Amino acid sequence: MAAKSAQAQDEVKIVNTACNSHCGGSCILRVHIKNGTITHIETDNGEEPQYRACLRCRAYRQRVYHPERLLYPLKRVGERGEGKFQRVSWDEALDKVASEIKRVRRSYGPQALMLYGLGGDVSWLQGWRSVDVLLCMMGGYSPAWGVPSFEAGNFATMATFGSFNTRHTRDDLLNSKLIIMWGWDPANSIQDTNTSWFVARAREKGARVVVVDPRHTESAATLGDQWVPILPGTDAAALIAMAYVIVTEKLQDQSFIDKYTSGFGRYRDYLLGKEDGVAKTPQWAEKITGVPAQTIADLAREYARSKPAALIGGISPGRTAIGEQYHRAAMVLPAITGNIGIHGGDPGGRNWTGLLSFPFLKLGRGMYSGPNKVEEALAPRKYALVTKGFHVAGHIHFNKIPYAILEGKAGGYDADIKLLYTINTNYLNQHPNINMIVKALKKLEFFVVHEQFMTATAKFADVILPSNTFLERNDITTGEGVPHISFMKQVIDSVGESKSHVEIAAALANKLGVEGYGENRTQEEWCREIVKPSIVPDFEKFKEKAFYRVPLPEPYVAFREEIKDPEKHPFRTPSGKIEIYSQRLAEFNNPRMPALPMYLDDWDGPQSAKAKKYPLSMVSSHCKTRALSQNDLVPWMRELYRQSVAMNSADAAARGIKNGDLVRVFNDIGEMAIPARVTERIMPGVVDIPQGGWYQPDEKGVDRGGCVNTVTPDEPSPGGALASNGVLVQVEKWEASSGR
Ligand SMILES: Nc1nc2c(c(=O)[nH]1)N[C@H]1C(S)=C(S)[C@@H](COP(=O)(O)OP(=O)(O)OC[C@H]3O[C@@H](n4cnc5c(=O)[nH]c(N)nc54)[C@H](O)[C@@H]3O)O[C@H]1N2
Ligand SMILES: Nc1nc2c(c(=O)[nH]1)N[C@H]1C(S)=C(S)[C@@H](COP(=O)(O)OP(=O)(O)OC[C@H]3O[C@@H](n4cnc5c(=O)[nH]c(N)nc54)[C@H](O)[C@@H]3O)O[C@H]1N2
Ligand SMILES: [Mo]
Repeated sequence: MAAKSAQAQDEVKIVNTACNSHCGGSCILRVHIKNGTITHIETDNGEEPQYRACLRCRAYRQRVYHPERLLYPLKRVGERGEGKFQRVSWDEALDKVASEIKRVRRSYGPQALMLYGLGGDVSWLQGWRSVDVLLCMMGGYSPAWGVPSFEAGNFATMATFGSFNTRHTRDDLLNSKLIIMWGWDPANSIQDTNTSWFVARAREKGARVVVVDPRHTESAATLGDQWVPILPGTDAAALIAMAYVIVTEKLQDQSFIDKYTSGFGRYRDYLLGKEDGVAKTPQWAEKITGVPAQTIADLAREYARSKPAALIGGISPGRTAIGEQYHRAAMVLPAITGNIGIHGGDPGGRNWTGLLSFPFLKLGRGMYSGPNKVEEALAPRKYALVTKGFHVAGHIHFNKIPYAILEGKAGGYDADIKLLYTINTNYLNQHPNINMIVKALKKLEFFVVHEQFMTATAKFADVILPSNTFLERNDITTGEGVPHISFMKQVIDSVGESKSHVEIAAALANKLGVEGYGENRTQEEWCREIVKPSIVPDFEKFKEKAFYRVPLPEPYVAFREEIKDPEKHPFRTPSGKIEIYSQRLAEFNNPRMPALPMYLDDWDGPQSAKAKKYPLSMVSSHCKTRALSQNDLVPWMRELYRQSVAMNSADAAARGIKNGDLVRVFNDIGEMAIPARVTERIMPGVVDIPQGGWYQPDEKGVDRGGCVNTVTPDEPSPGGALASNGVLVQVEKWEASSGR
């Protein structure tokens, strides 16, 4: 093993591996090791386009050896949430977890167990499924449904195309004449490792780049020709008005529409206001979005005339109260201009996946659970466009986990949750309405957490099982900008007594008396199994290089077959076409899930009555120095960015706030004290608190850590999106706060 031989030789060895720390990047690392210790991390120095790691990867050594890394199993000794723990042996910790699982199952049935996990690392083997496999072998548990990242995108993409595979490889951007980066900032929030590099090359080739975002982003600054500021959550209105301009000025590709889409006539009626009497003109949209009518009209004309054009619909505007309408409206524009199935176009579908959106990146299933009997016993979820596949099945929305714990069946949920098991998620920190989550976690009978650090979530655990990092175990990941499959190869031994998720689950299986977990394969054997059905030709070579670049004769284009030969390859929708009018949504007969993409004004948006009290619309962008809430403790990252609320100088001046002042950000949901960053790089009326700051309540319960989820609402969009953008708040100087 690499780690052992490095130890023996007392010399610096460079070992190749790959990272995919929940940003979805999947970068090549060249890890320098001396005496079994990482001394330095470099990255790809091979052929172009390189797969260069970002700042977080290069600083990962500081995470692995961080003095606050959890090295031993811990057992709670104080009150729940107080953060007082005692070191215990693995034996004692696992005995406790196993006996609680057994007790809860016996007393309440398997549905009283909930397992919840997210990215952690975006990888194939060491995910939360390691414990899902185990619990399914024991009769199942209650899963939560929905993905915080892009549930609106899932919903809209399934309704429109009947498939999630709407992506082109990034090299295809070089074929575009116009690139619209709609709520999309790959120069900051990673969307495949070298996406920005490709946008830059496309621009050098002559593509014009327009950025539609309330913030003057890194992408707007470095890649954009034009910045169009827009009020959060209102994007659907701007996109609908663009369709209005294209249709009323007859700029659409009618033969494409006739051949491949369904529902155009009804949409035209909606645009013209035939039923509701409101024409969806740029003037109509200006009032909603804050974008000048002229800008909307010009962008619509430019888009329709610049074929091929790539409208890249970021997932962030989808994390809003009516997020799926934004995605649906975005997908209409390529559908009516014929920018689908061609080089340089883009279907406008949800744009971030992390793993496997391309058919040629096929991998084996790996350690797979088989059916979850608790879930199988329930009728399909209402309004589900997809219940299986990429989705976790489930009947309790992830935002509603606290309510399932607090109210359970009496509150209409499918189970009374008594035991929560979390893996690869900083659940409390990263989910909306933290105050409610705190209440719920206190009510649980048992809470077990796999963690590397003492997060806000871990503080509430009864038992913390210390997980190791990806550098201490084997795993497989994929990357999609330049498609590749990577071996996340172990480079050092586990630090302290930490273990991989698969090792933890296997040990727990032992305690529970479950036989056959993991089929007695080693982790490397599992990696081999996972890679076997893929196009990687030689596992040994792959293991050494840790990277296999998928050879493609040309850039991959989504829906190529559907467009080339629609008879043989219909879209996987009920009509077999791109559904501007969705048959399945029509059947739902729910006005909040209209069959046509519509701007709904029934949410607490910038025009609502609530905006009088809370006049600022907040977004919570993803942060360059963190992957979600990860890496927040890493010293080099702390030097680069200080958690703060960004606000426009006009909004700051109106409140007597200067750069660096401590301010109070609040609404009916919660409040926090956080420094202000006064800037021109965000539009007036909008503030940004990058998500992932660590929740740190003071003695009065006011968050001092800049955790944005103290003020985010836990009502999902109708399609199930986390509505963490476009949240109404007020900001005032801290001194001015009443009673403080
Ligand atoms: N460095 C880094 N990279 C990451 C992550 C990370 O934490 N750090 N997280 C990864 C994960 S898990 C995910 S899901 C993705 C997230 O990827 P995204 O959702 O694309 O990332 P965000 O930074 O939230 O949003 C992108 C841009 O959308 C803008 N925006 C927010 N709301 C709206 C809106 O209503 N309308 C419009 N037009 N724009 C809006 C924001 O100002 C921001 O500039 O990123 C991944 N990449
Ligand atoms: N307000 C607001 N809230 C958001 C968002 C937003 O934009 N705004 N974004 C949402 C999105 S898109 C997402 S995906 C979620 C993410 O929410 P989470 O997935 O909960 O966020 P992470 O910080 O990645 O949490 C992973 C946790 O797992 C721990 N961990 C334990 N074992 C391992 C391991 O083996 N490997 C790794 N890498 N970590 C391990 C890490 O230390 C970390 O604490 O947050 C959502 N929350
Ligand atoms: Mo995400």
